[in-house]
Amino acid sequence: MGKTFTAAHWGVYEVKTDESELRLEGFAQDPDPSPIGLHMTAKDLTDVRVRRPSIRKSWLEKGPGADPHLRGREPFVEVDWDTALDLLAAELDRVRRDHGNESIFGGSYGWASAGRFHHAQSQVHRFLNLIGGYVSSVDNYSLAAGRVILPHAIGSTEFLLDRHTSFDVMAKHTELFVTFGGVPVKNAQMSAGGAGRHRVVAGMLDMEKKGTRFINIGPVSDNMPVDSEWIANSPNTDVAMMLALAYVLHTEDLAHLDFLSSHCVGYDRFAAYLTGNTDGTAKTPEWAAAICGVDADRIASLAREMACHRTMLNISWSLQRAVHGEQPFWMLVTLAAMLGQIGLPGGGFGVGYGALNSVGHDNVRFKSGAFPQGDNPVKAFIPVARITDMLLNPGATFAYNGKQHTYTDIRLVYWAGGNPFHHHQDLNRLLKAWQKPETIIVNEPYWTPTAKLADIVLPVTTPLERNDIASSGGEDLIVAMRKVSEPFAEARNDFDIFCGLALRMGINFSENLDEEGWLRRLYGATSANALEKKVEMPSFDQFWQDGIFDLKPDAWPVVMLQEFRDAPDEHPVPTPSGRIEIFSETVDGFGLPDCPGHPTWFEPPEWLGNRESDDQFHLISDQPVRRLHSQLDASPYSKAGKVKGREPVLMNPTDAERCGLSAGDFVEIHNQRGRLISAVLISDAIMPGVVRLSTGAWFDMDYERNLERHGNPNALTLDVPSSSLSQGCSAQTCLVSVRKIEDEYAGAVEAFNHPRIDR
Ligand SMILES: Nc1nc2c(c(=O)[nH]1)N[C@H]1C(S)=C(S)[C@@H](COP(=O)(O)OP(=O)(O)OC[C@H]3O[C@@H](n4cnc5c(=O)[nH]c(N)nc54)[C@H](O)[C@@H]3O)O[C@H]1N2
Ligand SMILES: Nc1nc2c(c(=O)[nH]1)N[C@H]1C(S)=C(S)[C@@H](COP(=O)(O)OP(=O)(O)OC[C@H]3O[C@@H](n4cnc5c(=O)[nH]c(N)nc54)[C@H](O)[C@@H]3O)O[C@H]1N2
Ligand SMILES: [Mo]
Repeated sequence: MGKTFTAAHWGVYEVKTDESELRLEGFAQDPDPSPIGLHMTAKDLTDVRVRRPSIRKSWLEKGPGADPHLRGREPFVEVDWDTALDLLAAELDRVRRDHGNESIFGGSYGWASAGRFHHAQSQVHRFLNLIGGYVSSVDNYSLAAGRVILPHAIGSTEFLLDRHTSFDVMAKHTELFVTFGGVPVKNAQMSAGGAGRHRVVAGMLDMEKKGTRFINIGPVSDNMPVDSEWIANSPNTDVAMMLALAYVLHTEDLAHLDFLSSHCVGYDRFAAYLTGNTDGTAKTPEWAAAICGVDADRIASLAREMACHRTMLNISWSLQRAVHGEQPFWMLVTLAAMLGQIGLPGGGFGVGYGALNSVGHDNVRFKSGAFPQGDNPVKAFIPVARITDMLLNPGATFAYNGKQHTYTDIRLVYWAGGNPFHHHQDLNRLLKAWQKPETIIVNEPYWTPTAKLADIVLPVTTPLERNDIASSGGEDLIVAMRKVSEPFAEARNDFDIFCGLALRMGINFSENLDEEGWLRRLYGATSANALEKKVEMPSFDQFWQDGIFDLKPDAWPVVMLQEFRDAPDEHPVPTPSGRIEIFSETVDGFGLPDCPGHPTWFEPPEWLGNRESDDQFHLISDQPVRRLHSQLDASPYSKAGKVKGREPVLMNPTDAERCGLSAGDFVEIHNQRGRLISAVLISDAIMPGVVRLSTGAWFDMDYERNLERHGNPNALTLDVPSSSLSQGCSAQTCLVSVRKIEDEYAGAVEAFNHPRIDR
């Protein structure tokens, strides 16, 4: 056997054994390994593992639906696996018999682990499909507004992300790189399914060395790995600023009319809005300045700079995680179309350089073999971020992408591989809705907030405790994740849990294959897909022995939409017209007041433009530097980023001074939806009026005081749809107030405690 590797969404690590202690080292060929993974074997993490199947006391004693308000507050009772699986199989059977499979919610959104076989969502979905189906969820928290609008405008996000212009091409050709929301390389630590070599920082530095100039537009300046000009604009106002840039291009004859007529449809309709012909408001730089806070002259001069240089535009995904989140993405495409450089080397646009390691990498892409989920006989679904609405409003209708759908009446929720009490907005509202189902089941390695709020918790292995294959489809490494330790306590693989349930419910879940059998089958599918792209992979046994398959990409230039530019009739974009749709007849035909037929500026419901006083701030809740969402929050590395044990809030020095705050002070951040405790960090890397609290601190409610103690921003965020088109999450649209508090008031954090357990 060669070296032993393991992989996580945050990268590849070599596993070493020192005197029987496991230790991880970054992959030697990774130029920029993520420190996150070095701590995966830390004792702090073992301390928060679930030891045995655990059942909420009232549920066990009185049956499904008993005292749902006691979820998260009463003890669990540990039981043996047979008891747990017998009870669970009987309950699944009862619910599907009495209420039908439409009463089972199995969307189970979440990132789970990198290995493609022990991928929790694939496992739970396959199981639920085999027992008659489940209500599913569509889209994701990452991209919902963007995912739904882009196919109408230019093509799906997958279509675009697979062909982003590569960093080496930008280094050669891009003169000006203008990004809304930076290139947050903290985020490029990740790729779903396992990041390979981390190359985004090197890519950006190379561009800088070869002379690209960078402009970063947004409320923070610490999200660029290279020197850049910072243009600070208020959160959620980028569309107004982009409209003004477009207005200057239009009125100063800088818009590329040839490209707009040969490769786009609907520019005239949009231009009428731009000039104010349709609504009486010209989208001038002065108009935008009053909204976004950027000097009108700088907006005008920037438009001219963009027009006379080879310009790449970029946008961060978080801009569409907001009310009217469709508009910034659609408007970015429109602005790029007006510049007429789409399909030229180093010009055009990107949707998410920096969002993941894979964006802008030029290695060959092919699909990895996936654990088959089968077909879902239940057609009911929700847009993923509508979970609270669904639980609270059975029978209500909702709009999604031009059609009407109905929420079903959910009796049972099954979650494996996600943490809704991290990821969802307005968690106090979700807490209320969470009382609605009769049974909530969670498969988890750790006592996360969601596990603590469940009725039945089944302990799951971590990647080091099982054999798997990491393969993301867009990265340069495929990794044999060999098992290096025995499962903790009584933890089992999700696969074995579902095999156990299947046995009791009379279905064939495993197809009579064991872990190794499945790994061979998945590997076979991956290598067949690779072969279609002329990549020859070794036999499974060879791969398993080598530990890693390195695609060693020969860099070749990728220029997004070059073929479309060269021959739009032969290589149309996948929209109804085959052209970039600046006006979409389809979207217009839906007749939605909150998403008309072309990019449009809307005032968000909460923003600096409607705050009641200077004591309110726009809250940004971005992705955390030291972990993936809530994963490994208990690790020493994540804890080292906290201040007084809390996720810190970043604020501008002028705001801190006005509020009488010093670095390290405890604060209560609050609004009409909730309150939480954080500790202050001060920096002029954030503009006045805006505060930043990263996501992922394990939600830690003091129910008596109705107070979140750990700094989880979703105690405050807004749970309304981005629009009736996409129904996406609106986390970045949120006003809060901040006040100083004393240490005694802050109290202790209990996020990493075990729940009370009766033995
Ligand atoms: N305010 C605000 N909220 C946000 C965002 C934001 O920007 N602002 N961003 C949103 C985005 S983009 C996303 S993607 C979501 C992410 O939300 P999630 O994907 O739900 O977050 P994770 O913390 O990755 O949760 C994964 C869970 O799976 C568990 N797990 C890992 N491996 C396994 C396994 O093998 N089996 C099982 N059964 N479980 C396993 C982990 O322990 C962890 O609890 O958050 C969203 N929430
Ligand atoms: N380390 C780490 N990396 C991750 C993740 C993680 O949890 N941890 N999560 C992964 C996932 S699931 C996803 S979806 C991607 C998400 O990637 P993104 O959504 O792009 O990430 P964010 O960090 O939320 O936001 C990016 C930047 O946008 C800025 N921003 C916020 N609001 C506005 C605005 O209104 N206007 C402008 N101009 N800028 C704004 C923020 O200040 C931030 O610097 O990251 C992935 N990478
Ligand atoms: Mo995401």
